Amino acid sequence: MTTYVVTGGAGFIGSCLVRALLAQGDGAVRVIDNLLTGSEKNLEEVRSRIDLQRVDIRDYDAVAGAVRGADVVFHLAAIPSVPRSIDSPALSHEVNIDGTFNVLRASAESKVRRVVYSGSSSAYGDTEVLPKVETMAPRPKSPYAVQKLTGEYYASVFHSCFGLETVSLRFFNVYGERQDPSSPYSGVISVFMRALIERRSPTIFGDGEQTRDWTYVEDVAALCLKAASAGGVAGKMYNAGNGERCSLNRVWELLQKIEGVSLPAKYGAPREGDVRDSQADCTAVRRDLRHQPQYTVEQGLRRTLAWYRAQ
Ligand code: UD2
Repeated sequence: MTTYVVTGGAGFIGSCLVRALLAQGDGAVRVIDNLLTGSEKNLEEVRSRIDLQRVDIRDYDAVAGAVRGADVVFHLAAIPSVPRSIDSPALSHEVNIDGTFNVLRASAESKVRRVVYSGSSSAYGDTEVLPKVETMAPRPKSPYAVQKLTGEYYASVFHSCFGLETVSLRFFNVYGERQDPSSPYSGVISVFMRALIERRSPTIFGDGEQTRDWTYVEDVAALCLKAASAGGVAGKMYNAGNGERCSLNRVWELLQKIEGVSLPAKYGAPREGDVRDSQADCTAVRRDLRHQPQYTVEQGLRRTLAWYRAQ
């Protein structure tokens, strides 16, 4: 039987991946999480079917114990957020770079078959050309972007130098059920969802014409599963996006239309470290991982909104 480890498995994306693994039904699922930004509540109805270990990835010995015997490790534990990495660069560095090194080192020593690493589209920074292709030179604009890019480099080198199979996926603005809207660093879609339900106007940083490739969390989880087993992809990095881009203003418009309300947004100063436009080229991921996202932005937003309403 295959043993899967999901670091950050009590988080927003991790808990969706845990459910996808359980639905696939071919192995045991172990979650390691320090419950800093994740929460046991995210795993509520599946709690009895997983082994949840409270481990901080900054603690090498604890990580080494937790990945022992694993076949596949999905490394999703991280301190996300561009602004958080500007406010607390040391904390995000320790978790995102040192923690990632610990996960890779422990996986190599335990002879894990494959590690799937969650990178970030922020690594591209502002490129002259859209969509963004994996072959473009990275131009990180924030500590967070540097940290997630460093993880990709480490993943690749653990493959070439230590024979560990690694696959990096550059996540593009993932949104969906269980994204936590309650922190000042929350992803904007979760903030929009809460504002919409509470009938408040959200604050948009800048003119709102910045674009993102909004990617529904279930599509990302499905891609992670493919990356765990596909052949010929070890040591490589792929975009994990939807392939389209849509402005913040447009997303807020769409949400008001779906909900049948009019709540004009407020506008604030642009955010430091923000990338202007983001869109994934999905050619390589389609070719090598046979991945095709299943949800348009409107479909994903409708599903997500239904979940927030039910909370
Ligand atoms: C970056 C990465 C994304 C992922 C994420 C993790 C890019 C293009 N994307 O997302 O792939 O790694 O980091 O954190 O780098 N905003 C508002 N009002 C708010 C909150 C945010 O207007 O209340 C704006 C924000 O200034 C930005 C956009 O919304 O222009 C998206 O912000 P975000 O924090 O949701 O995600 P982002 O793009 O930094």
